[in-house]
Amino acid sequence: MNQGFDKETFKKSVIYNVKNLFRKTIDEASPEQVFQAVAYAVKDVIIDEWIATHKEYEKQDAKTVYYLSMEFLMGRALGNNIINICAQKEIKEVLDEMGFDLNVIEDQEPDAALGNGGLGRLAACFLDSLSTLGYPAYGCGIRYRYGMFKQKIENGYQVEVPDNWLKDGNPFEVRRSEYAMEVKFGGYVDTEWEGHNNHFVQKGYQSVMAVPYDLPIVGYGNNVVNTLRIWDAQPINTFSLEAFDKGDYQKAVEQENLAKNLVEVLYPNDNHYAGKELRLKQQYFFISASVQRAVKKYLEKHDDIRKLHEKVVFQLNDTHPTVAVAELMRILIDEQGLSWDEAWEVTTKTCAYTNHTIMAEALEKWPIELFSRLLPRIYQIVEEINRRFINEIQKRYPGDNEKIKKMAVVYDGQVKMAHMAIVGSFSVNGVARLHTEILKHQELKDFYEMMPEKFNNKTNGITQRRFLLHGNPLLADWVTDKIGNEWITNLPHIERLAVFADDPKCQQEFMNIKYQNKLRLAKYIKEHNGVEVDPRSIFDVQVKRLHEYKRQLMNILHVMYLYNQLKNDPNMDMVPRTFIFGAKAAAGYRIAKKTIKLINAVADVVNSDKSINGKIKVVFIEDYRVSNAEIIFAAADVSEQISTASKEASGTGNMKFMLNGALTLGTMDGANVEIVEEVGEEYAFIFGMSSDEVISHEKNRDYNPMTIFNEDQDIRRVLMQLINGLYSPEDSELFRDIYNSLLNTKNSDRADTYFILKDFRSYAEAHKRIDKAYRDEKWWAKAAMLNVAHSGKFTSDRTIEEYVKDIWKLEKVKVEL
Ligand code: 26Q
Repeated sequence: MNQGFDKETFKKSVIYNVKNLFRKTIDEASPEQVFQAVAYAVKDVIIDEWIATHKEYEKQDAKTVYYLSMEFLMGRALGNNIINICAQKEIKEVLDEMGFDLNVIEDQEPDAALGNGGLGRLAACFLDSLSTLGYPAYGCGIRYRYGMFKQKIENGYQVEVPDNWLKDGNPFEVRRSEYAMEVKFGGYVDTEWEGHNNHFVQKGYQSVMAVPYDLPIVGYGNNVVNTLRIWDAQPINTFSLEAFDKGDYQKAVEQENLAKNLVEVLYPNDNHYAGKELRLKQQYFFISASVQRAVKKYLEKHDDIRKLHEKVVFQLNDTHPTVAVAELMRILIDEQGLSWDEAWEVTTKTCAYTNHTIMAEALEKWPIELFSRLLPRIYQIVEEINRRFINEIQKRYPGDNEKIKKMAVVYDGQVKMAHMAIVGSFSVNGVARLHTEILKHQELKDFYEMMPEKFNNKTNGITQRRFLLHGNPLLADWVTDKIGNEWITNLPHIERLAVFADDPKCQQEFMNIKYQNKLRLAKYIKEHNGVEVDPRSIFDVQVKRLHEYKRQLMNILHVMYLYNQLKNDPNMDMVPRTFIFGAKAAAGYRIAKKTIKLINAVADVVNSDKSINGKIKVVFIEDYRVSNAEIIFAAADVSEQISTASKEASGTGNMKFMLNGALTLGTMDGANVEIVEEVGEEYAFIFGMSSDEVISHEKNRDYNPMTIFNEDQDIRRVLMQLINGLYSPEDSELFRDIYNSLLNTKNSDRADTYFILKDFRSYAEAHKRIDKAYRDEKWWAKAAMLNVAHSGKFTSDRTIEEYVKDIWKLEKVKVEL
């Protein structure tokens, strides 16, 4: 309950907004218009807290974390903000009285999809936790005109549709033109002698104005509102006669185009580096603006820039913001007049880096030619960082040229962003225990040996406010009913549910809630896919970005295998199963897109085959995104987390499923390891090779899938069905490339790189265990409840407290209104 919240005032505010924004009375307004009006009314409440929060920060001169990220996958704001100002009950009532359903109103809001997947959503969960815990923070990113594309499925294929999320404006944002910053690209560096040292000046450049838009990040019930600051690009001087006079016509046009193109669209690659010039421009654009602004803000209240690290910390969300290291050096040296050593000391006490992947194709390496042409001054600094670091390596490992080759920041004509991030930061962290161990002992072994003190683990987490309180109100209310509401801000408290796990009445209640949530998802699927699914079947769900290492292919091959068994024996005893997929594929990732087509092709055949009595259904949910994810997690019985061990840094979907009472079917990869540790191996379905086994096969190159293909008749049959037209009668060659990816007959080194055939039998066995376990309704209810009860570790509140204690060293702030 929100003490200060007045229903009547709020109602008036909504009516006033409808009038003022749309020239309408409330009963004339469309749901979309009511959404806008309600959002502005909520913003009105938030703004006061927002102002009060920043007053308090100034008063306390509090240290601030700047979370620098190319991605913030926020989803919808309205429902979350209403929950966090603790006015849900009241606003629901107000809307009821006016004849509107809050759910319908919330549904009008487009998702803010300024991210691809896990990394972007993690940033969003972190902001929620930072505000809820009362820590001073800015998220800094880009205000992409177009976010993650919308996915349409046409004839079974993914079609990408632009996501024009700002079409009707964004009620929550505030444009802060007074904080605009100039960002410079290209040109050359002039060296001017200043009597005792050189001064470096960038000349002949093109520049843009970075204009910030602020979004409020509301803490839960504590009056704290932090800021997500996303930068828009504006041309510096729009066409002026002056430009014509100087003959700079060409340059004026180019600057205008630069500003227009810069923030146009989010690159839709997940875990894959694309060396595009515009991407590097985007990176430098938002980093230069954010770092310049942070330094300026610091200097408004402090005079010694050498103590910047006492008030500011920059957290680099993967290598994408790594130019921050060189940009801060540039500002400190060229603009603040520090010596190299002084500047380096400040920089390496201010920057910290998080690694999110070990996938080789995700490593950012920029060609020197591109990098130095676009960022000439920054490149000089990178070269000097490299030169000095190589000196360090030589001091430590005299004569060891291998070390230089493996560790240099600039090598082989490329700038290696991960190496710069490690060298320029005081902290390097992985995102799950196993992932951090692999970093320390495999991927980043040399760096760990040279600077072990930098390395640490921060196991990811998720916010229970969005993924339980908002996404699953039935379960949230039930939990609160049983144990009180402390879990909302202290998730480990949810452990107290464990005592109810054996209670038959509680089991009944719990399973009934799951059933209601399955009905809600079934309705969504019927409306969006036109497919009927049986809410009494097991909802077996894999939702995440489409990537070969995540092995959606293994999942659908197993469905094909099960279907074969049913065709052999239509009376086969099995619990009806609904296999639910949701995934976007990067627009240029051909085999991933083909996998989507395969899933839909299998769905077509299986769903329309009456002979199997509806025992298997396959559903591909179009346009998987934050808003429908909330509905999907709530309805899941089984959570598929089946990446090739060692490949998934952490995973966070796995935690959202667990929190909503789904059982994990997974490999010992990423955070699955810790999930199983918390809930107990007997309440999860674990299968497949360990990361050590995978890594060993990769090293020894001793795996050949052909052996399995030749010896296992069931697997052979499934693979043959990829190329005999069973699922593609029009073109039996359609899935040949998928077949080849598993069984490259010419080059077994490039066959089944993700060990799908190797893990297949073990996966199928685990599915059998699920079928058996689900028949024991009491056991299943107990297991699901224990998953919820033991999900406490995986709150992003815990993750943030660890970042604060080990890396950021922030102080909590209290805001009184
Ligand atoms: C890089 C260069 C150019 C274009 C795009 C990119 C790019 C974009 C996004 C590279 C990687 C990403 C996203 C990575 C990501 O989402 N990683 C996930 O991070 C999660 C949060 O830590 C983990 O839980 C997942 O395991 C990890 O895959």
